[in-house]
Amino acid sequence: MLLGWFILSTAAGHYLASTSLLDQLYGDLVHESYQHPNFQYKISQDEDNLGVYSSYEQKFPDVYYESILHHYLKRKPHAKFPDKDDVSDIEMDQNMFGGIVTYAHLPHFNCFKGHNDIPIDVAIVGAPFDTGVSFRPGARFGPDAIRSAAKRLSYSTDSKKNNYKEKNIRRDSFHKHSIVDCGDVAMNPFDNRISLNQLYRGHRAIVNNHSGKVHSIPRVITMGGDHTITLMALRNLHEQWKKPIKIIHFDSHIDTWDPKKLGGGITNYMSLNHGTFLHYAHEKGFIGDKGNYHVGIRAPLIDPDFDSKHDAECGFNVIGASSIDKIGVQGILKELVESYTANDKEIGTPVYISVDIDVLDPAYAPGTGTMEVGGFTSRELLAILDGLKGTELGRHLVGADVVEVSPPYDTNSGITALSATAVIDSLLKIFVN
Ligand SMILES: [Mn+2]
Repeated sequence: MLLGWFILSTAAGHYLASTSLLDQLYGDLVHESYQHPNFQYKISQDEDNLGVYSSYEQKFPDVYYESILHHYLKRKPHAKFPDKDDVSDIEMDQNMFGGIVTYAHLPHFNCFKGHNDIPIDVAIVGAPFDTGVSFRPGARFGPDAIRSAAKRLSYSTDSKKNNYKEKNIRRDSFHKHSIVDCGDVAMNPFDNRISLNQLYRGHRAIVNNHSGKVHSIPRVITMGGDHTITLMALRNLHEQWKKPIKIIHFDSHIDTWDPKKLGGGITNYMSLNHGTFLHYAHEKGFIGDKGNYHVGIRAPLIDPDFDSKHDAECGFNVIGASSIDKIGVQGILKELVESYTANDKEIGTPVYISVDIDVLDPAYAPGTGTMEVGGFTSRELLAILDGLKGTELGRHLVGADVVEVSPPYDTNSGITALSATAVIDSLLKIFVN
């Protein structure tokens, strides 16, 4: 027995010295013929049992550990590299931590040029803008962070990864639609009038110059940016659909503040910001006079009586954040779904969903401009969005956004940006349903 052990350890030592440890463990990474010869040693049944060696651990530690390695090598399969000219496993950019970043690895297409090279049913576009905020800036970096956090998602046919949220979704429905990432609209950081106009023209170019396989007018999902950017999406949609839009606005703040109360007063320029854009959306007739909804409201008002009255005048109903405790997700869904009336159906009222990520509790979305405690969990928000899929309201969705993701205030794990990816994923599923 001891003699056998001696022969084994000498042979193993000799073998291990003859080629590098790396090559032994992982195959020869340098030479073409990476398969090294099989071990020639004959090991008796007794000695093949690792338990026998354990008694040698103290006495002959070097021999012991070499033998352990010997056993590992003996059992491991050889690496099988593909043919030298085979690129089938690397040609698709499906890398989760590298590559050119688009939302969920969607194809990038320059949607702003005036041609219709490829069909576009849903266009995802970034609006890097944060000079309309009242408190903490940083949302100009939102599109970038959302795309990075979306690397785990994929909608491609050739994807090696499945969508994590809904593995059983009919992948056919995604294939029928052409979904692209248009990149970001270049937005000037020095003058909001210029940059918002750039965004308006960006949206306009997407929908005017392209059409999809399913939707003749591409549906745009905008990644903000602070909430001011929603006004340009609504302006464009109002022009496209030629009727007021019904907006479902997920937010902790009402955002219908009269500019006299928030920001305005000295110059007109100051009056348009992320807390007043819905006032202007109503004033300009982009949104309906009634039937709009805020969901998740909980932030204090500036002038409670005046603000509430003005909010109602702008056509809004309020589902407060605490409704989740009173009527739950299903109760909120019921109210939203039923708010799309028979009359809406008859005239085909277009619907817009705007998700300010601050609708979530700061526990789920700390990376945002204006946190308010007592918000929805990310699960509750996604359940509400997913519940709209297949309803009349969902079927008439013509545009959407997720805004106010401010990466400088996010956690190291980027949970706010991650929440935004899930929101976009749910919005996409409404569009392709
Ligand atoms: Mn907002």
